Amino acid sequence: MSEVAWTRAEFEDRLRAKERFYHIHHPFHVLMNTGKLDREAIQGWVANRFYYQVSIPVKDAAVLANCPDRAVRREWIKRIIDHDGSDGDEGGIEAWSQLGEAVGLARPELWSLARVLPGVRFSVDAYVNFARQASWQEAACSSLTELFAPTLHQQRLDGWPKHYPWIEPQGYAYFRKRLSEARRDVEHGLAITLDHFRTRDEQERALGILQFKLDVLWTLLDCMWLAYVDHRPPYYNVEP
Ligand code: AHQ
Repeated sequence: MSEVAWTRAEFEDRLRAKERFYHIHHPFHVLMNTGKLDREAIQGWVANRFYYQVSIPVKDAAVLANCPDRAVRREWIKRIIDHDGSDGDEGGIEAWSQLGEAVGLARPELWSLARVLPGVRFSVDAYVNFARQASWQEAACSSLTELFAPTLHQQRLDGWPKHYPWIEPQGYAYFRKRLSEARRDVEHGLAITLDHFRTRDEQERALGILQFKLDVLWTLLDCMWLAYVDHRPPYYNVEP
């Protein structure tokens, strides 16, 4: 006999309680946000997160492809436009390219994906493939790690200029952009999640999906720690 479902408010509280697993607490981000990363590590993070950023619109297109609800698609499609851009607004991927230039990564180097670590590629691809195979509601639930993202973007905007004065300030546009976009996206994703996962088993499933995505983000930084803090080049694409 499955247990009694949580109330809507209690379910939301349990989703938010997953903040303790958010990658803001990863040792790599702690070093980053206390000014202890060197230039190579910052460049490596920008180059590896670029693969995550260019994969987000592909992931969101998979959500759209699985979603028969026009009203949901009208809202969800904004995420693709936010990243890919549209006439008059070059979008988040372009803004991330400018972050790359601001930390000293030329566009061809960034767009070549040559620095993307094996484990980063596997983790990002796991997220995209999850969105392809899961229901659109489950994929929406997996995006709720962004419940915790505004704090992280604000931390970068507050801390990087003083910790990393060598980074050109125009690179920070991406973080500013996500502050408002993340809040709008999370409002929509949370409503879908609270409406869809109703029984206790379904609610527990939602927590498991959110944990999977938290693990994706955590694993990206595990890979970067090995490469850029421990300097243990994995295989071929990090110079010893
Ligand atoms: O820049 C980020 C972004 O565009 C997204 C989309 C969203 C999703 O659909 O899963 N998640 C996400 C995130 C972005 N930035 C990350 C960061 O640390 O800068 C945080 C990440 C997230 O919290 O899921």
